[in-house]
Amino acid sequence: MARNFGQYQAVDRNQLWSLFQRIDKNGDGGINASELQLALRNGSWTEFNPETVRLMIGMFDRDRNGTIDFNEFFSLWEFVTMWGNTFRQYDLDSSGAIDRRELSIAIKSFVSSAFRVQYIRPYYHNIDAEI
Ligand SMILES: [Ca+2]
Ligand SMILES: [Ca+2]
Repeated sequence: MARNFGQYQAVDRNQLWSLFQRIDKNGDGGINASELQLALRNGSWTEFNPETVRLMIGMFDRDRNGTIDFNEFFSLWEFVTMWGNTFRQYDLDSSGAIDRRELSIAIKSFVSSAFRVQYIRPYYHNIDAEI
């Protein structure tokens, strides 16, 4: 089944869809903060600040319904990928975990670079209050 997904053609939509379904534990078609936090914990991050998770939901919840639907998930997925790269820069001993101070530095560094990205800019005022 060959289809052109326009701007998302570089991403394997089927893989992303199965990832989305795995994260959406209760199967309601949206990812809430606790589902996202659980997913991130299952990844390489042993500790992921609940505030950061809520922040991420708020950044990409474009229709403001409190959850990330599949279309919103594309942007979130890009963010998490970028975040992973940032995280590895700060996890200097590659232990898979960084302490609270290092995490704080990493978040600030990440946010300051991420908000140069056009599509995140409208949400900057939400983030600024929490960092
Ligand atoms: Ca859900
Ligand atoms: Ca939403």
